[in-house]
Amino acid sequence: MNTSEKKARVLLIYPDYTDRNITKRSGGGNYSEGLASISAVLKQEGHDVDLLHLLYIHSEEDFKSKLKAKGEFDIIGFSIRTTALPDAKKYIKWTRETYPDVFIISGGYHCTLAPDEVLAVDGVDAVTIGDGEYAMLDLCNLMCAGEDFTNTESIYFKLEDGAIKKNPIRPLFADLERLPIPDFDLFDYENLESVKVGTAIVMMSRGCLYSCTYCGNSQFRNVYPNKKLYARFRSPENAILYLKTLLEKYPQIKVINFRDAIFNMFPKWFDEFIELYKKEINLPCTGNIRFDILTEDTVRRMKEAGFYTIDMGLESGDQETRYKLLKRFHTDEMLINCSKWFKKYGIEQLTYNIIGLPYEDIHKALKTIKLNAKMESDRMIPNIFYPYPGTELHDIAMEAGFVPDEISPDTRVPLVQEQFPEHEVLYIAAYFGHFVKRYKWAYKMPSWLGKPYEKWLDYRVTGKLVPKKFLVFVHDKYVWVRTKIKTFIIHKLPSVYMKMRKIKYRKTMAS
Ligand code: B12
Ligand code: SF4
Repeated sequence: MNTSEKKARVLLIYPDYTDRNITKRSGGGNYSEGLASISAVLKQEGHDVDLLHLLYIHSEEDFKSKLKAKGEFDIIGFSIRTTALPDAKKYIKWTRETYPDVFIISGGYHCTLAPDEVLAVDGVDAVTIGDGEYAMLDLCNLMCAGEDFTNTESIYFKLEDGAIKKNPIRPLFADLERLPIPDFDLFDYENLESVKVGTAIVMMSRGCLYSCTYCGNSQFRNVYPNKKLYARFRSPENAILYLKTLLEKYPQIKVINFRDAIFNMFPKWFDEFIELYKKEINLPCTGNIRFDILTEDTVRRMKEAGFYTIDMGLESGDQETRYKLLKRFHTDEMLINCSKWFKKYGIEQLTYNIIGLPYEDIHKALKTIKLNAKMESDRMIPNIFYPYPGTELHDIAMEAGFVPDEISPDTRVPLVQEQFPEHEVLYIAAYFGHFVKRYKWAYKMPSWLGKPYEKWLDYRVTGKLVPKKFLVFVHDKYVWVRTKIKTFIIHKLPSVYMKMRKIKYRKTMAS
């Protein structure tokens, strides 16, 4: 509890961009549940919290002038995911130059995975490991009371003499509703990318039950002394309260996007929640779903509750890669069967796919394209594999010698593998959707026509004479133009974007 009269003044800094070519932007950006939650907890105890939301790569001058315009603070906290670290290092340096005495703390995914690396950054005084709400609260309270704060749980400190003090990580609590409803207003909420088009990104849970080898979750849970509690949800009633609070504040929200790691991770919770959601909220929604714990009846009820689309991690179409390398125990047959239920009940499927996995080659990547076609995926996101430090697959790639000494933020294909060179990975990623569509046609044709067409497509994907580098170049130009148009529509004509979305999903989205 904050027993002193004094309030801490906290500034959170959020480098929130992946496109490094953008150099100016006035609106947009993503909601972060973590930062909104830290802010809610601190404000509940009377501390002041502000946000510097960095929407594009900042020059020194631009950064420093924005920082100064925010005013003076006791604590400045950076939220750092792995690929944001190189830029965050520069922002930390410029912050230290601007405010030599401010206390600088970092938190977020990369700090949890590699705390020593972040603590070694010049200018950083401390890092938080794992969930940050109550670590930050204790830090603020002790600082305000003028007491020693270097014993705060879940924080590693760089002491004045340069020594490192590593405190134990505080245990997780199961009842997530102990957390206040996040402070949505920390953000320029109405101008967030998703909110501009009537969509709210929300989270009802923390953590994940699974241990896929490429994902940080397998490692995030290990930092806690009671890691069995790592995957947990707000109660269904509290989750509804969260949504109602949000909708009351922002009635322009017309679509809910549940960004929980796996929304149906606890089938009983999920069943209870979607019943309540149907009664109390009843807005079109989407979420990330695991297929191996689904039943047809749940899919039917999801449709009734408002799910017009779902996401699922397909990752690789090569079953052996899925089982042995990724630890995702889904058979091709199971994936194809479940996708039939989504087709039957009119819910669109978006799949996440990884290209450029360790030991992958273009023929294995082709299997991913083909499995999407067999599942009749409606939309596909092909992500290029990134070896996140602290994950099992990072270590596998490292041992195999595929990870270069330094991965520059501009690197498009991080692994260097002879059997799957950069231009092939980029080619597959660029033309993924194009080929899935054509294989879908091939599988629908009578076999006398479908088989030779499939062979022709196989050649177009894997053929040695296909000018892949040139085709990647053409695609890059196309994406540049498409992104410009999309960004223009979202920012300047959001109602047109929403109308286009309605037309696109007219069959699956309830009004
Ligand atoms: C929702 C989500 C998104 C959303 C929202 C992003 C966001 N910034 O929250 C969207 C769809 C936009 C998104 C995009 C991306 N994401 Co994402 N996403 C997630 C997901 C599923 C949940 C994140 C979440 O909200 N967790 C719950 C909140 C409460 O936790 P939190 O944000 O970590 O915050 C807590 C602590 O970390 C800490 N903390 C955080 N910041 C700070 C700062 C301070 C000062 C302190 C003290 C503490 C602190 O305290 C918070 C409260 O307890 C995770 C996977 C997962 N964990 O299940 C991936 C994940 C975070 N995403 C990931 C990635 C790679 C991305 C993208 C780069 C993908 C891409 N190539 O475009 C982009 C980056 C966009 C961005 N600007 O961050 C990776 C990050 C890996 C890493 N090592 O950094 C993850 C872990 C998935 C994975 N592959 O392992 N993502
Ligand atoms: S199921 Fe998804 S969130 Fe959970 S460990 Fe696997 S990839 Fe990560």
